[in-house]
Amino acid sequence: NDKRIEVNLREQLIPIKQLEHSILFERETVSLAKKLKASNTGIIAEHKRRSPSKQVINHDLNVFDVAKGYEDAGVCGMSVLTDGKYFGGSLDDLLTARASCNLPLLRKEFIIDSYQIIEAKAYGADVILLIAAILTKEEIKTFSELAKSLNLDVLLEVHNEAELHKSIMPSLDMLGVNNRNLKTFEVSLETSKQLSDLIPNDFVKVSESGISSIQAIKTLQPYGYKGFLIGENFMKTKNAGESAKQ
Ligand code: IGP
Repeated sequence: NDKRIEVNLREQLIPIKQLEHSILFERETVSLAKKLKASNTGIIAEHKRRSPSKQVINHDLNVFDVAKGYEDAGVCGMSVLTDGKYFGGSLDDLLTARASCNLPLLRKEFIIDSYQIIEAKAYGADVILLIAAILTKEEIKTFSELAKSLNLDVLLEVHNEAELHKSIMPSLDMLGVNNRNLKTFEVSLETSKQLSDLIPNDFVKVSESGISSIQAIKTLQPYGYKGFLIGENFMKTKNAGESAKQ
């Protein structure tokens, strides 16, 4: 399977048994879903150096300061891109964020193999992202159940109704609607508005991408959204943490 080969070539892999015996693997995870439910603003602030749609966002901010800054700003959680190829991130970034703050951390990655979930926990993540567009229903079930068995929260990302219908299952905690169309890179908050009614209330609803203001959050809250994933708007400034202050 091609997808798997790409993962295996990425770096020298640490055997699963070793990951399972790492110090962070023993750490008690923090639930992002719970924090979002209890919050009025629900911000998940992201560390992102570059992206396929924007090229360079910011190469100057170091993850340690950004994580500390986000925590001081009072956000609910932090998302750390670990994909190197498209976003310039790494597992090292995740470890650095873990060393810097106590926020629940989301490993932002294209997860296509169980190994990456075990790895996420060993590198200090509390939450994993599963993207419906690249996974079968069976994979979503297998991966989310594995994550739950490790006490990790699961955020499942969808772009449309078909992906949503395929994905609804009890092993998910949060359902994220990505406002960015992955084919055209166009962003529209209408996507979140349109899909909100179709998400059962037992899941925490998260709106992702293109959120640029408190006003945007206010317009999405009446649709039931409790979480707001924001990257670029914080990262494009000189001080991401300061920008995340409400
Ligand atoms: C953040 P923005 O527009 O605020 O920078 O978006 C986040 O939603 C976006 O980075 C993202 C993403 C993803 C990145 C959402 N889903 C999947 C990589 C893979």
